[in-house]
Amino acid sequence: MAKQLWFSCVQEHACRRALLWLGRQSRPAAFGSDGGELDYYFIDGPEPKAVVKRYAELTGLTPLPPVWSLGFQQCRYSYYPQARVEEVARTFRNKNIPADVLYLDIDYQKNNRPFSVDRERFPAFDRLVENLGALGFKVIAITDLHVAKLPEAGYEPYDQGIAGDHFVRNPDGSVYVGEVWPGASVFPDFTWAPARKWWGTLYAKFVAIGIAGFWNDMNEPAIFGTPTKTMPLDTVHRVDSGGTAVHREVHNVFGMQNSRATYEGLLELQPNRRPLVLTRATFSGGQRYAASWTGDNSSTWNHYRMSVPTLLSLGISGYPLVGDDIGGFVGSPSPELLTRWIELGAFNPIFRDHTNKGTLDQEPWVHGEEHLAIRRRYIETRYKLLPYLYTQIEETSRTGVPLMRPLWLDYPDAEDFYQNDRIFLFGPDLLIEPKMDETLDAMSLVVPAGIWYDYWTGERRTGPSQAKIQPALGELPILVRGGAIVPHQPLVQSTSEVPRGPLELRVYPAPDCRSSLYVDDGISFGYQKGEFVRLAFTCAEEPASIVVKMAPAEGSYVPWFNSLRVVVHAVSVRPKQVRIDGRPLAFQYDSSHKAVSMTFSYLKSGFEVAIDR
Ligand code: MIG
Repeated sequence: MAKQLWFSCVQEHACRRALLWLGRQSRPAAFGSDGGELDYYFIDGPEPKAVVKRYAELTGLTPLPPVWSLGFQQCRYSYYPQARVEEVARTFRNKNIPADVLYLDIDYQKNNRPFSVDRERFPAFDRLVENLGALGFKVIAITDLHVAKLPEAGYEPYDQGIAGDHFVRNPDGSVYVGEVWPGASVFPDFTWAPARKWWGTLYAKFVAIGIAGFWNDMNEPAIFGTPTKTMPLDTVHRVDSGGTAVHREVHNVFGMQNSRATYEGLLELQPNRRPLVLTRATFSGGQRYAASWTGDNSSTWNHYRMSVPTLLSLGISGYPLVGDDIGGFVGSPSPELLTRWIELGAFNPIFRDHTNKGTLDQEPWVHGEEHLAIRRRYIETRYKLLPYLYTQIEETSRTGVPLMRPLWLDYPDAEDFYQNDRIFLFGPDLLIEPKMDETLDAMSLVVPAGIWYDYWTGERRTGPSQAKIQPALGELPILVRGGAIVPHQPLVQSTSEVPRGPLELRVYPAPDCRSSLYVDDGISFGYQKGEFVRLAFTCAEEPASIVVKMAPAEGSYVPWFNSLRVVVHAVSVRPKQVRIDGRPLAFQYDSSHKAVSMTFSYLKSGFEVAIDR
């Protein structure tokens, strides 16, 4: 990749403007900063993954998110009134579409005032949260940062903020007022710890009624009617290092500091709950506080296509917990586009359908049974893969290596893939090869070097090779790394449901066969005190048998499963026998898929299964 790298200052007096050339083909890019010097860090991997890891060491890691944030999320600008929100929740359940999260966008508020509730539209707001909870839904509520300028009206965010002197000021010392959704608004001074701490306390009431996550939008900050669409650059902020800085200097970190205030406030309110914050604006390091999304995209094939390179770029830039508005925000998708987008979104870190005010309904069921069946199947696949996903996001939280990543992050020698921003790895073991256009024309399925398996059929393939395929609307090609052992769970309708049945381990024999599984309670910080379980699996192809092993479990947490189902692929003839720890074990052989399977009790001491040819 970056075989040549030049760096030079083109501004004579200081290194405030730099000319940087990266790569062989790219043109030079000049960038600089208005608000002071820029610091440049060069990380000489040399492998890309080492760069990503060291960048994470430098700027911070994404904390382990609550498991429910990995479920399907449904949003719209905006669901109201209250009865409509409950109707959407019930429809998911009645149609057996797994989902975990419903969002409340700005219209749940009284006149768009953050931390208020429109009691006409939401007469029993507390009960709504409770009812959704009973249906297995978490609520994420939007809380924008612009506080309505509403003196003497009993509006606490304004009154308290004025009393505590928490708002951004004009150069003349008066409080800066900008026009946003609530009308005249004032802005907490998020670069200043006392203002952040105060902001965090505003969440107390919502947290108390069980709202699980919060959405920080408009925090660039977006302001109507100013030439820059943000705050005047000379507004005055207090900063943690002491003294003040003008907006010009702090603009880029302002949104991150808003999400930090929210995250830290939630931690303060519920010290043993993992907060979930979704932010629109952020900065390098913001991954420590919030997930993010790619903003207002459109319901077009072009924006669907762009989602992969955009999310991959975020991931390798240290920002792993991301998604885009599935189906597109502006406009309404065709049935085919929404179907493909849901298929793809099932393999994004955040899987969230969202759309703008005034668009057509965009929930998975809106285009009839045929489309719904496909969409449901992908959402179900996502839920069955949760043990895998959660294991990988736990690794992300320790290493910074993103869940959704370009192939070359794991295979730095795969030179052909440095230009490929269509196919991507979802964790170390799944290679996703989406169809990117509306046609049903052929596309090439790329099998990278080595042994890979078709995720859907279990068929073994050897690369490098390319095959022309013509995926039908309901088909998203996925390859599994040979040597993977991919854990699956029985289907649930939300993560609040305990799966019933065995943990399934799908074994894809090849050299270097290993994987792990991480489980904890999914919501608390108990894992930091050892309340987790980590299992390590291996497989080996020996002359007379295939041997699958689990080492003794690490950690004290008791997982949800009592039994294990092991499915071994690429077993070309019916095995003579299967043994567990030396004793015979009943098995099934599926000759059409060349798969052998068996079910047995889970013991934390581990197991050794031998499939004798
Ligand atoms: O001016 O809260 O990007 O996701 O639905 C629009 C309303 C403000 C922009 C966000 C979008 C959200 C919308 N917000």
